[in-house]
Amino acid sequence: MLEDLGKNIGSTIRKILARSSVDPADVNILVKDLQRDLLKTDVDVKLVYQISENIRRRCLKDKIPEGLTLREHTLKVVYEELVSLLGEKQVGLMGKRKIMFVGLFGSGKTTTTAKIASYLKKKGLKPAIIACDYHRPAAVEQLEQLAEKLGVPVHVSEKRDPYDALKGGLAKFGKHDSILIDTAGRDALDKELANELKKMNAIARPDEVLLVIPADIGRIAGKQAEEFHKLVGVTGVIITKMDGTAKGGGALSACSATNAKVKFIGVGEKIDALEEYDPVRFVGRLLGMGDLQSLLEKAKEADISEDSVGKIMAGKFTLKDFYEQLSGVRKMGSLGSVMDMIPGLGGAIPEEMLVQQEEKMKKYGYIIDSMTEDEKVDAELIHSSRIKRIAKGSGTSEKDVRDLLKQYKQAKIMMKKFGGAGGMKRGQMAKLMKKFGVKM
Ligand SMILES: Nc1nc2c(ncn2[C@@H]2O[C@H](COP(=O)(O)OP(=O)(O)OP(=O)(O)O)[C@@H](O)[C@H]2O)c(=O)[nH]1
Ligand SMILES: [Mg+2]
Repeated sequence: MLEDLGKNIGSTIRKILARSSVDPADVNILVKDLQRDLLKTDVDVKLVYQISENIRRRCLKDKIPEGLTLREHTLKVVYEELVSLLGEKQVGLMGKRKIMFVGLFGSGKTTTTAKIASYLKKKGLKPAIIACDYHRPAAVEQLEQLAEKLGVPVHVSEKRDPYDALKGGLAKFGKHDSILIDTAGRDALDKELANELKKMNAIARPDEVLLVIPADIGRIAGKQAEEFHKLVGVTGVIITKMDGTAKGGGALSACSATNAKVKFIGVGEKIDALEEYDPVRFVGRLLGMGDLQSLLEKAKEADISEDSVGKIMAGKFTLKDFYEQLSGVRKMGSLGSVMDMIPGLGGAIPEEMLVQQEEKMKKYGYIIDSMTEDEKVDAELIHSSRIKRIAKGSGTSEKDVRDLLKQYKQAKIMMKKFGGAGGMKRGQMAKLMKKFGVKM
């Protein structure tokens, strides 16, 4: 899936992020890595060349905007190039009345039709569905079952004829806000399907034609999208099965071939497993640039305050935060997975720190409890006489206290280096990161 692409590109980008300065040679390396990663995830060769050349040219030849370093500029360019293909903003379906879903067998058309019906209903609209798949025997029943659960009406042709269904449905649903048209698929875009879609397109004259493609479609995505586009004019792309394990570079190819943007993403079989495309979030993830929102959500679940996550990212991070983090780790999964969500931090925390044992955690808890409030906020105040007292007070050894302080200091240095000001102009970097959906 696209996140695989993200993982690869992410590691490339992280390399850039971890450097305090970036020179043109680094940009060339980045572009090469990017090419390799895009090819691996089935993005079409021509498109890979086009994307990477754009990036190279813009990074090296264009004037770097005032106040940005080459590194910041490079990140911005990579983001902008990907977003310009996938979609720069959330577009949704506002004002679109007749919406037709097209795609090959099993791509997720029927499921997505029902998902969109539910999505529109939640927005307070009144959708209706026309069943136009009379090719696959059980298709109508599948749709009826899904729609019944949602309380959305479905029009079915008694004659089991897609054109009859379409005409009847359009007449019947005149009062509905949107009419969703579920079409039949085929193994390939053969003559039969081509004729059927063309004819349906002429009868329905849809405001929106959504191409439904699974994330695992592979290299043929571009070609397939182009064929559909020539036939019925694709206006938007829906990528399904992003929850699966496949590669997803096909999305980039499909968008490039149709000039249509990603509108929704299917992330599961259930009706509510649909996400609106959100460029910052999507590309942020794609790039492995961290997804602050999900980090914060996860943090909340584990009772770790947003404040403490914010502090980590800002490099201001007290002993209390350190303990909160360590003790939260058990609830949150590994600290490593949390760190993966913060740009530049993935993989930065030494293994030994991640694998904290219960006993040690308990000890650390007692030690911190024995400190004064001032010491918890400013560990610099703790000198050797206090270490002795704290060890005594907490029933631990001086070595335990020193170990805790040492680990805390290491963590703090690391946080500073990766998450905070370390060599960056904070204001600008923060602004840039905001674009990636990451607050710094
Ligand atoms: N995991 C996952 N499965 C999905 C998603 N979308 C659809 N599916 C599953 O994919 C299979 C095919 O989905 P359908 O909606 O029937 O596909 P279709 O394009 O209507 O297929 P035809 O009508 O045969 O052309 C079903 O088992 C769905 O549950 C998704 O986002 N994630
Ligand atoms: Mg179907």
